[in-house]
Amino acid sequence: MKKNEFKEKLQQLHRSYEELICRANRPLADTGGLYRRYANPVLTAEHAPPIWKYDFSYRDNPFLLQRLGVNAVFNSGAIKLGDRYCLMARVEGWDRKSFFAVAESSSGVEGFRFRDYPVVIPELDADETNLYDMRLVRHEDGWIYGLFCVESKDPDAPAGDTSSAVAQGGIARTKDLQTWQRLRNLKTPSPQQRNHVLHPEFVNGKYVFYTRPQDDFIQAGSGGGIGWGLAQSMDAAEITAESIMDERVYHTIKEVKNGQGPAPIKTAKGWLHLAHGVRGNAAGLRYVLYMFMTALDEPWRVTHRPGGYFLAPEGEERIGDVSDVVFSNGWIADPDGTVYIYYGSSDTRLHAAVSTVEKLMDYTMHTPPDAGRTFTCVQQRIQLIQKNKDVVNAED
Ligand code: M1P
Repeated sequence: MKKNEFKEKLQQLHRSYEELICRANRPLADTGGLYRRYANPVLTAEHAPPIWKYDFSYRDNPFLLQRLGVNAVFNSGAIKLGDRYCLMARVEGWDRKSFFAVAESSSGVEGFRFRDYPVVIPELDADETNLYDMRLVRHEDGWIYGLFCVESKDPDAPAGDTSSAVAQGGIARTKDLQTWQRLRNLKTPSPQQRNHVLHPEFVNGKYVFYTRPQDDFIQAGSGGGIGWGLAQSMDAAEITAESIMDERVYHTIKEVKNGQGPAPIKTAKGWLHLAHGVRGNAAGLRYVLYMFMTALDEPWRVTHRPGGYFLAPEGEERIGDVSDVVFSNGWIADPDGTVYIYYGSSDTRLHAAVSTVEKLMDYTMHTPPDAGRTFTCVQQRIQLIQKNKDVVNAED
């Protein structure tokens, strides 16, 4: 390629990138009045800046090729800093390794732009191979915590097994999302830990963790469910008694596994939780989002458990590196009650859906629970139909 051509191609790259970042987003039709999806994902692999991927030197890269490609940008922590909506995205390189990077926007649904550099999380040891799915929690102790999965090769895997892995609960803290202090991994009675989340407030002077005990990297095995436990400190966070607060249940959306999403949102009636539930089918695993509410004073005690899913993959969301998956580890509740729900689809891209605290409370507190089996589900639906007939007759 001639130097002129090279320069023109590089300028075009920058122009296309700016067009993408500045592209307006528009809300789609209301989903049953509960939330609004948006037409475009808020982050994709293309949102990774050209400076992260190309070598801009004509001498070293005369064909202007990508040297460090980005495969996907998805599951993202979320927090508001001042008036900026900040996402801590999971960015996955062509080499399959994930890392974290902060993208900011002033609107929450469009214009997300990555900071110049990805985030450096200090390493505890060189066996840590892959870090991902960070929850961002502003705790009342004054720190912003990042809770993330730390994946390493299973040291006990038999020779020749190059896939078995161990997941541990990573913790780091910051004041600005830029400089991170790494803390010891969360210690629990479970051999594997992922989807651990910190509750934003102390309870009786202790830190409260939501956990997801597992005895295998992929399968919940004899464990699973959303657990909880108390820790004295964050410097060496340890849970000695881990209990299940939201278990896996046969023939539900969370039959195979489940996990807490972001830290819960406080409301006047209780804590609103968003979680993911996984079930198996002939095509593999299907990940959907669901909600529940817990008591204000005992955030591990579930008070409301709407049946079924809250958000399931739709359209292009269904297709990607790991298809039929929606996963959320970030949401932001604004002071006016607007809630921005960020969810990854099929381990490929990140979307926003917008709702309000009021609607989410209504949904969580008044949607009937899973009735358990066909017979009782039919009874539940007949009750609703009958009630509606009565209402219609009374209003005629
Ligand atoms: O591939 C789907 C999801 O699988 C894992 O979720 P879980 O912890 O419930 O098994 C995570 O790797 C998640 O990032 C991913 O989206």
